[in-house]
Amino acid sequence: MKHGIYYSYWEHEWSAKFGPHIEKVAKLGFDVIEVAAHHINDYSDAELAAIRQSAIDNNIILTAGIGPSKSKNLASADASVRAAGKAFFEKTLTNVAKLDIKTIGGALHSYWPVDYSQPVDKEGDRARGVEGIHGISDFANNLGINLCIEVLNRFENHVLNTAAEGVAFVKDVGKPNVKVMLDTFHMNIEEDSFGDAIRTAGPLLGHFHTGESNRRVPGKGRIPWHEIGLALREINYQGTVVMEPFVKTGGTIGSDIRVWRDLTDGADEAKMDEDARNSLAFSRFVLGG
Ligand SMILES: [Mn+2]
Repeated sequence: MKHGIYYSYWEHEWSAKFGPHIEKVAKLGFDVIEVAAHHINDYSDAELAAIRQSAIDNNIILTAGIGPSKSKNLASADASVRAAGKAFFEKTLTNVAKLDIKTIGGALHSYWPVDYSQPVDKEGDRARGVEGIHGISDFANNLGINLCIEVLNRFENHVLNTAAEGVAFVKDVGKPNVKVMLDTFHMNIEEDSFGDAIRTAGPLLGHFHTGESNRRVPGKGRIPWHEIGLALREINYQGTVVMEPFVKTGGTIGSDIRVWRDLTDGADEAKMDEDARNSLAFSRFVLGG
């Protein structure tokens, strides 16, 4: 099991450059940094090569996260949007591969955050999502990339809210590089049992996000980490565990994530680093790896 952190912990904008965070994350003791793929097509090949070299130099594995915008939704009812989504993913995956990234996770099958001012067509969005993911899966596989379909809570997406729904979706896609992704923040809202959800995903679990119910770093709240660790051991999970804390107000991240109060008690960067380091030690102990 490899442990990581999403670099947006230290940022206010999704478009913030992730390269400068690699060395810091390595110094904090992490194995993995998760980066945002939304804007990776804006990076030059030279920038991507420098980032890849920095990851090698710091012995850090990169994973990618993405919540596609509405205009790139692979499950849109509008065929031209679906086509734009496919083109976007092919370009994005090509650039993601330049960083030796083997795992991309998020609402790949849909878009984020969902616009609930419009009528919801769960059945149609799901069917088009299966087709859309199926349609990019071989392209990703040829680049050595696993597509990890993140199960989100009801307030952020309607297509997949539980591990059981995620497993059924991934089985319908039926490709070996398409996996289920779970996140304790979302599970806390939707699942009856953390352990049962993880066991339901079983061998199809491809990526795992952690965070407390208020998105603080693991260890500061009331998520049942011991139960989660037992379940991960039970399914012999060997993949990546990436903490995804969002604790500061401000910027597009603060607004999109609905962070309306400082969840760090006024921590400066040094204290935030210390919180991440302590949470990593906690996560390695209780979850394994
Ligand atoms: Mn997540």
